[in-house]
Amino acid sequence: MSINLGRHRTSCRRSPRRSERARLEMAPVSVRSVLISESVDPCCRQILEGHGIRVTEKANLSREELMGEMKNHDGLVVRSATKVTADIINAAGNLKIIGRAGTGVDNVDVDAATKKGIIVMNTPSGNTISAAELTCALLMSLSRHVPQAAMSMRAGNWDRKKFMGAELYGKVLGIIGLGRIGKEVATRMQSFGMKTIGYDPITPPEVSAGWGVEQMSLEQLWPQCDYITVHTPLMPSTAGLLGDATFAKCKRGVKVVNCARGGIIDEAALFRALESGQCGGAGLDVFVEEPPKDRSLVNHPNVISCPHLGASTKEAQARCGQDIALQIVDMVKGKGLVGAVNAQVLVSAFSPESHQWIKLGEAIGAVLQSCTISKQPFSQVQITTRGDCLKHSTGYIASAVMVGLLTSGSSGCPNLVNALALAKESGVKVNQHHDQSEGAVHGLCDVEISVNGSSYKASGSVQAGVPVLLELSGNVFRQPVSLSGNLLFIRASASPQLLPSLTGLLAAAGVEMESFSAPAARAGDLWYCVGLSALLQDLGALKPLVKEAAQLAI
Ligand code: 9EZ
Repeated sequence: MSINLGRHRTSCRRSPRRSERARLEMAPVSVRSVLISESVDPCCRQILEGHGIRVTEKANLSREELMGEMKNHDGLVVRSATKVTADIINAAGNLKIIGRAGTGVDNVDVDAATKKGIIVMNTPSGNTISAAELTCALLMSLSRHVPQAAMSMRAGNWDRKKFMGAELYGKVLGIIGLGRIGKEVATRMQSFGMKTIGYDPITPPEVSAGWGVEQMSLEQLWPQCDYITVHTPLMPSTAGLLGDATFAKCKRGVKVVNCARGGIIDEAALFRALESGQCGGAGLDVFVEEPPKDRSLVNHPNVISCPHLGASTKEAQARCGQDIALQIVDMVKGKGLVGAVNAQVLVSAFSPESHQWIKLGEAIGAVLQSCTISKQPFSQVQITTRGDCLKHSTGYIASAVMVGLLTSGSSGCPNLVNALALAKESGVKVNQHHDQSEGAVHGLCDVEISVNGSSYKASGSVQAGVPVLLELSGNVFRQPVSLSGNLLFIRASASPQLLPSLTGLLAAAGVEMESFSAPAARAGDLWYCVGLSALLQDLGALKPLVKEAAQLAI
């Protein structure tokens, strides 16, 4: 016999009532106060304030000051100077969003933020034109030695032989990475008469052909290029993409540009290629270490370099400041989630159809959590969705189930951003699966948890927009049970006395029975669900009647 003695969920002061959280889900995040911790375009502040968000601007804070300040805000907006490390993230009390006004989130510890359930956002498109234009400027400078000629003039010389160049017209430009920036570089350099070829593992060749870039394998690309520019993220498959082996496959004298991320071109290999003449020149805006301590590339006569100026234009800064503010406002208003890097689950959660399924997942998780409270920790969770309408929903439903299962437990404050990470951290194995075999028309969600050697299973669905429980541990309810209000689950042996006895016990406790759901089976130990006007103070009163009891408010 196991009884969940009074540790009902509404007594948890750390998290709001489930019903309150359900409302927040419509606007998944509430942000009232934002700290901007460095110089971001003033339009960012204006837009946020225009939507009723309080804004504090404090640049040049020390780490200690920033940690102290973090307690007072639900949002943090940074550019590149603020290093948002785990200690800063963990010092935050209510932080819900970290927004970077710029492309990438290199200065944010995304894993630490994810574990705390904090959304991390960037503005992936605000820098596009500026980065593309700087790339073009470096390509042109490489062809005509403009920076070197300018330095020579400044030194009092008039050297016309030394700076003989070559036209870009008719030359081949290899563009590696055909995202937004690669595309803008291509169309601009085509206007100089360059032939643009490229490679990208994601952009389809028909799409890039539409803007004049012929795609091919890297093996085919290397030997054709007079110029190569890289526009990929930095990741294991792109680190050192241009290195000793690939320079060897290029035309002698190839010129290269990196305005993307330091390290895509191997710096030591580039230096060797410059020295041997295999590389005829390099334009570098980014470095592995910034600023680079090793100045051998920067000082090389065939290198022209900039101190990471790709996004350093008035327009890019204004666009990024505006984008991050608008993205935060859209998120708060529940209009959409753009630019988030760690909240794939939430992105799908923004479609209106998904709200009820998220509520269902959370409710099923909460029911199973209540029923197993005295037996936890659970070791394994199997989430199965059925029905074509849920074909692409398993991920966010699984996260919602884990939110329900983990809330009020020991593992932080679970939400859709961190639920799977928290489960992993506490050693819970989560399996998710969409079962297409039955081709069911209606969506169904089954959750089975293993706890202390026994298994509990709950199945639910959404009917007429309401989350309902259909089955609990093999007991199919005669009518779907609406998963809302105060619910009492009891396991008891089937008996005509059960209902009158229960009614009496509840009456004695001053609680009204609002509904009584019995399973279809009529013999043995069965699970019943009882709707209550209020949660019971003491489940112990049910002891004579039931084998297990659990209650929760949804
Ligand atoms: C990877 C890539 C390019 C590349 C480009 C982009 C995500 N991604 N990956 C390997 N946009 C060349 C080699």
